[in-house]
Amino acid sequence: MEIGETGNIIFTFKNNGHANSPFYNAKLNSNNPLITIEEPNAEVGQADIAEIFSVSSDFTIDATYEENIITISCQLEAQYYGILAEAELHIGAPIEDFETGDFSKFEWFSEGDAQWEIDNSVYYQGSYSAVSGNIDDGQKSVLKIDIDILNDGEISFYRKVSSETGWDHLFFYIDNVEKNKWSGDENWAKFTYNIPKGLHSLKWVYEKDWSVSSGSDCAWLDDIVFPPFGSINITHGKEITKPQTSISVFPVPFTSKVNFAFNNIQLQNFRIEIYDLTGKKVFSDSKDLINVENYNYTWYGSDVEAGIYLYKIIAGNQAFFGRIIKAVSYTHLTLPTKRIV
Ligand SMILES: [Ca+2]
Ligand SMILES: [Ca+2]
Repeated sequence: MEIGETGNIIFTFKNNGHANSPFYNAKLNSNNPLITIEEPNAEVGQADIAEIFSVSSDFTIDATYEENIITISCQLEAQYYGILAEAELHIGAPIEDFETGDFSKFEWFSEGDAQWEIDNSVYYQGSYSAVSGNIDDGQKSVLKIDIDILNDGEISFYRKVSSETGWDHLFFYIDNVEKNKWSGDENWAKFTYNIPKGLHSLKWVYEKDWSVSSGSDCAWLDDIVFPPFGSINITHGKEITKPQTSISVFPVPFTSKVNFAFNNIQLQNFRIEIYDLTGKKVFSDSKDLINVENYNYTWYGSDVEAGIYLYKIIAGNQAFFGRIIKAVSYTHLTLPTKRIV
């Protein structure tokens, strides 16, 4: 979808708990006033065990909107807990030109024997490109992204290769199907491929055979233009499940600090975000964990006001959502005892 257009967003939830849930209210929210949610409030009613239900609304993007990202959140309110789901939609023609100087603009992954890197000496446009990692014979360097494409569209990118002709290649795959490969000395050129709506995995692989290296022995990418897409961790038309309780949060309510304790699960790449009820992020933190078991995280929510907050914890491919309550804390005053003179 494009600026000025009307879109529709659907959040789908499943009651994954062991009981019928009490009454649900749903609130849809955007981070930007130029995005109008047509039906921001919905009453979902009660959800039975395993029931799947959806919250949806049309939304419009004002013609003056200049960003390429829209965030729409959906907050479910039940009697004892809430769930906050966030959809990040990349609209217009999202471009990865690597001008951030890193891989932070989108959710890039690296696989193989060496990571892709940023190159600030060879590029098609601007000052940066991505270049395959430094690998030996028989090795490969993989750059990968998973995206949820909103409508049938096209992906295009510029590539440059300098390798052993016929043996060391840059491959491009969509959903693990090879779409093209290049080797030898190939200057910057643009390639375009059709890609249908839905979830897809895109992969660029520089791969060497068992001997001989030629040229710069690498491949470069620049100016990747995606079709409009949603990030993979979002809820666009997909099922979100409230995870089972392998997390305990205490005390409830808290006054000075709250503990998130994980039992019998392994965590990695821990990220926590805390929101107030208007959807505003009041805290975030992350820890580089590598398969840590029985992890305990403490949040000192001393600078936030008393009230209800929603937490979102992402750790590897696990997600935890829930509600915490900060109670009013009282300062006990000691009255002076009367002194007898
Ligand atoms: Ca560039
Ligand atoms: Ca070779």
